[in-house]
Amino acid sequence: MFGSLTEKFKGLFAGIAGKRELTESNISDAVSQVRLALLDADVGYAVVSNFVKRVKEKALGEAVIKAVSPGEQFIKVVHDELIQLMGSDEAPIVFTTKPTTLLMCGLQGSGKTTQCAKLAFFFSKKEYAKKVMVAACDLQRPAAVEQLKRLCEPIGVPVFFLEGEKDPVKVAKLAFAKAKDEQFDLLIIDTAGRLHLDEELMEQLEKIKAAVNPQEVLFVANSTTGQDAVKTAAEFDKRVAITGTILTMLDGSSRAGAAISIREVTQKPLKFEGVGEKIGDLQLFNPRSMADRILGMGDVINLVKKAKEQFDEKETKKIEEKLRKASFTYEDYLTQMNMIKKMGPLKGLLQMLPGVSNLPNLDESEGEMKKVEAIILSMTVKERREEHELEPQRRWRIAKGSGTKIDDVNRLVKGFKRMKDFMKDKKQLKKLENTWL
Ligand SMILES: Nc1nc2c(ncn2[C@@H]2O[C@H](COP(=O)(O)OP(=O)(O)OP(=O)(O)O)[C@@H](O)[C@H]2O)c(=O)[nH]1
Ligand SMILES: [Mg+2]
Repeated sequence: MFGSLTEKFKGLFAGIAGKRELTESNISDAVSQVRLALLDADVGYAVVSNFVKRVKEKALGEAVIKAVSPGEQFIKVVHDELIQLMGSDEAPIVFTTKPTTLLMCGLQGSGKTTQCAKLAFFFSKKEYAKKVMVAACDLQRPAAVEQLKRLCEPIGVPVFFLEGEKDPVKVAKLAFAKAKDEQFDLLIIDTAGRLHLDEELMEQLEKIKAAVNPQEVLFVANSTTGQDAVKTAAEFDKRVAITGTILTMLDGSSRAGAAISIREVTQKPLKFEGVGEKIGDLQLFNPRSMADRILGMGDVINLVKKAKEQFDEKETKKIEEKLRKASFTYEDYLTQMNMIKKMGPLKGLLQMLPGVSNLPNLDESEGEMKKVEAIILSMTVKERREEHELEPQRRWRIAKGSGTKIDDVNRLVKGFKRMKDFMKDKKQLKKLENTWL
């Protein structure tokens, strides 16, 4: 749907998915790509600026708490913020009065008349089973009433119209009175389109609104028109206080700008989306589903998975090899611990194993791992690679640096040596493999 924007996000996510950590610099880099992608999709400058500011703040915050999988975290931040930008939740029509009245407005050709029929169909379906009436108040275009009748007849929804009448306010009033009399649940009012924002038609809309006091004033936005639709939405909002937007032509649009920024600019929810010309091509606007589609989420999830698998597989092979050759260093130990951590908190992992859930020292072993990590992190690179013997003076320094006791460091060094001796002993190793396999 948003072909090029989705492609850009996919490329960007592919780049960051394989990163081992989120740093200020790779976050900045990714964020500027997000900015460019959105600007290119015709999202307004102010909306983009706010958006990337929030993404950056959040991503940096996540980096501080040491993300489990950094690339994934970044994608999640963008995804969450995008959902937020489009309003978080669905904004359905609430039926409080009889009739509940919807007044449509928008520029010429944005899809008002078609959406009237689609809405009528949507709410008369079994799920809602509402008694719906549509009022033909576009008296500007000669064929408008006919168009509405043609669309509504096959779905069995009555169209209210007054032959030869010139005043749409009068039609709206009478339609409302009839709908009230005959206990209709829903009255949908089609209005005339305008090429530009036109004073006379705007006043007419205000009068219709005053006459029927609608629960909803729905702005119909042609999403292919990008920023223009956003500006128009703001203008209509100023004059008739819209309560929500219906996005149309989403099937044809290649730029998502309007979809992304209309809510932020008007602060009114996106209520429905029109995804085709057929009567059934209308659905409730769902911010989460829209964010998934914009980001190409299905593909992105697979991408992240693959990047992670590749990374882990390669590392695991390398470590296995090193273990066999007993050339395993403290540095490798750290990598391995990080891989284990990525699988989730140790406690959760161990508890999944049968018979392990009542193990008394779960918290302790997690604490131990943290200690070991701190010790290795306090070593110099050469020490981690065992290029320096860890003589007592170095051990004291490491203990101090890691906030542990000298005994802890000694224990690790001793245990590490023992493990390596064990690995060198082919007979022992064979025995171990046989026990486990
Ligand atoms: N592809 C696509 N076409 C749509 C959609 N909604 C409406 N259309 C088409 O867009 C054209 C204009 O739709 P109308 O409903 O007549 O637009 P309008 O706002 O009532 O136009 P005026 O009454 O002239 O102001 C029609 O040919 C519709 O079939 C949509 O979601 N997708
Ligand atoms: Mg129309």
